[in-house]
Amino acid sequence: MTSLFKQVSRIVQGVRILGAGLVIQSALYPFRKAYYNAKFHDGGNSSLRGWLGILDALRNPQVSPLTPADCTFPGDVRAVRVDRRAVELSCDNAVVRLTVLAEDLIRVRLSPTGEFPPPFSYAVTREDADWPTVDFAFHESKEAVEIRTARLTCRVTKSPCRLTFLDLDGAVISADAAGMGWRGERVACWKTLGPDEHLYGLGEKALGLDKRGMAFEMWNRDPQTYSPGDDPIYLNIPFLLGLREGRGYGIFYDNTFRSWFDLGAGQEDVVRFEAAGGELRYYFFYGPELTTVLDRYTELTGRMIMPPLWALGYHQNRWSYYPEARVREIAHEFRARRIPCDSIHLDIHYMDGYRCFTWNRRHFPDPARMIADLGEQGFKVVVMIDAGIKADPKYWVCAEGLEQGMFCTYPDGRIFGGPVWPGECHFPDFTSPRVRAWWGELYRGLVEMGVAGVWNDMNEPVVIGFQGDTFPDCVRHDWEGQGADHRQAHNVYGMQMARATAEGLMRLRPDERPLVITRSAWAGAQRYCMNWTADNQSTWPQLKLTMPMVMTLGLCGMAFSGPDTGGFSGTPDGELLTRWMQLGVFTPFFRNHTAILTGDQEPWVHGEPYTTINRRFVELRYRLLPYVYTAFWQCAQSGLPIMRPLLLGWQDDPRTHALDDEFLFGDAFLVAPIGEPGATSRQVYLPAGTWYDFWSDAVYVGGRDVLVDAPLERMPLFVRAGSVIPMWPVMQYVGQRPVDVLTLHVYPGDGESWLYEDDGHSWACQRGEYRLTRFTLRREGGALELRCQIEGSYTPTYDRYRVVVHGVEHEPRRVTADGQPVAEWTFDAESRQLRFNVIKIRPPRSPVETHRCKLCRICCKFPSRKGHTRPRRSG
Ligand code: MIG
Repeated sequence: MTSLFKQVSRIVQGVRILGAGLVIQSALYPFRKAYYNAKFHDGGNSSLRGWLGILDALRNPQVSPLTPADCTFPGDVRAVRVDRRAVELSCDNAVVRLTVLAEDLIRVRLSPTGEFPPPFSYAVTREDADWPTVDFAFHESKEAVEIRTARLTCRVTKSPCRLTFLDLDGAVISADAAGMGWRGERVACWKTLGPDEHLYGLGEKALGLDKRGMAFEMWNRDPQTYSPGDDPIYLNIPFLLGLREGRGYGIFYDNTFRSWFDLGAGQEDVVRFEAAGGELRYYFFYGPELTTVLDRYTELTGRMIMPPLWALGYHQNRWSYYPEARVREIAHEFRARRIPCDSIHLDIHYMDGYRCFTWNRRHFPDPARMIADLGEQGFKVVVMIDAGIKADPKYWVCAEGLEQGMFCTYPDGRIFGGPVWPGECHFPDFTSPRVRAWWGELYRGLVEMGVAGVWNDMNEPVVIGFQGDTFPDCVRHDWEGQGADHRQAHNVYGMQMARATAEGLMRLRPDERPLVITRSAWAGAQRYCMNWTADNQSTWPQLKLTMPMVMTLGLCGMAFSGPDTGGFSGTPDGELLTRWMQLGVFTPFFRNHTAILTGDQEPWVHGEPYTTINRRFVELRYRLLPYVYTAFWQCAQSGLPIMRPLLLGWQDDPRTHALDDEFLFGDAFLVAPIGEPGATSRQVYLPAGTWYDFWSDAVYVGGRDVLVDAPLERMPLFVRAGSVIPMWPVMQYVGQRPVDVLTLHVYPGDGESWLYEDDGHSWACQRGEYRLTRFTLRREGGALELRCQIEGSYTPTYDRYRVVVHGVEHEPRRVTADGQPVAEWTFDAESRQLRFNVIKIRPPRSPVETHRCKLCRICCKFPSRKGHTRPRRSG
């Protein structure tokens, strides 16, 4: 009954949003799709088969997973060939080729025909020849073949051919169960799972961090709002990370076809990855540190593009702000209420009848003017661009696309079409370099009007069927001139759209780093764009789901991500919105967004005390911007996520293995959001080490759970002892005025901290115009010493540090800065904070020179090395 009610209300809602015409078109679409799939099945072209296909579709046949009994396997190894980089094993039924790309990276390929064409991949950025050759030892015996690098061994038994990866002590990292097999076009691989093995990754998954025991599909799909557990959704990445008895490894299954990962769901101790077609080709990475795996994975698939700094500020959005007066009103509200904000996004209603690259002139008579005015108030405008182009020959984009053959076609060359927001649409074929170049150029008008960033939606790609649908399998794609059908191209469509957008923006504004937000993507997309986790719901479980989702994306290279803060479907109450805003400060992407027909969700809608609390938290994000920016830079260097599972810092601590209701944000913060209504405290697990409560400066010794206060105005937040956290003064938007002082919050302990700075928007950083500061904090006897080392030729606008030392028990005897006594300081015994200024930060004399100095030395008593607990009442 309730489900009937749900169905009916869904339809009513659908009609309200889509309009009756589109509802009918979309209800018919699945049949259209079935018709074409059947018509062009097996390369043939028969209308009769098309009609039968519709009947067939009504039965909706399900594919069952492959089992080893269904498959052909390579059989026994009969001959072995070794060259400088690779070992080729000729087996009874196939050839297996192992290529050593790095000491900790081996690629495995299976070919039933024995041929190995150069491995084309949209994910991989490097040709084999670009990897420096690595030495490996090769050993062959009667039973097995062994490849041994300086970091791992791959042992292949000959009868039958099966692979085991071992560390240098001979411990198993990962081993074939049935190994690699195939049936028709389908390929699969079975590996064993250790009793205490944990599994992570796979992209955007609406589930917890540790994915052991679950099964997943990899097929980018618009679920039209999702709940915890729904799978698959928009963005899938076939990268799996494992942790087996302390040994971290990764498997990148470089196959774009619809695929499945069974992580011990069918059989507790077996993992299976299977694809509907394509080559069985995977990359095996070994750590043992998972951070090493991530570093290598992002070396293979590319590192995150460094975003412009303003994109790290706060973004406000809804579906949709219009007309112009409403957009201006929102901007005005932010400034009047002094809630910092850098960007307002325009959702689909800014367009003329949902035609991409056009404006609804009734609602937005002079967009350039509006954007300029908003710019003066410090707002950047981000606009949505969808994948579907309205099939309307009078609309210039469509006309150009038709004339130049830019759209995806059926196998007989006719242009494929299907309904999206504007009604019947055609879809650019983003797997063609020619189409990408054209698409990039389409942004010219928007860029000239001053649009600062682009938001690509509906690029799974979505055709609005009864449920989120997509193209028929038979639709053709260029695939860089090689040709492919939609089964192969589907999963990279969104990524290639985002790429076309990013490359276009970079051509149009060569000096600016682009911001491209995409809903769908695939492995390697971090080189072009970032993503958001789309149509979530305004519920507490979804607030909590944000954590494993964003952490998991970060483990798969897509670290710049975040949810619709406050939730997309539905309307949060004041408490939920505030708790979510608090979490949002620590998600890499901080944007509030809500669906059409929901209540307003701007940070002030619930009045007090919510507005003030929301403001304080957004301000905290702005104060932390230099820190956040540094975390982004780290990610762009080594793939280390911004929002990190604790497991990346404490891999050997079993408590971290499935922990996903708290996380690390950069190197210093541990964040434990409140995910329950009415909660005023929560339990937090602190891993080994010493931790400061950010609010009270109470010191905790880690390796245990603590119960901490969390009244509405506080979210549990801890700082690792030994950290130096750089902060800026609060501004209403990035660049509102030059930063005149950088505050260094020092948390006594031993540690190293980084600060990365550049102009925040151009590529000058790639020419050395950046400044990298390494802070080293040491306690020695009765003193705390902070040293710094500065490199790079960028000169920030400030010329002094304000140092705030936390947790200082007694007034210091002496404070020196750069060797000279500091004359003035303030010490507050109650808050235990010591403050003083350090002026004259000498920049390096030349860009290549590194400047080293003893920034300050404070002689006084600090919490002892072991640390002690002195929780204070927070107040
Ligand atoms: O089918 O553009 O996920 O953020 O507001 C809905 C309207 C289409 C889906 C996006 C959402 C956006 C909405 N879009």
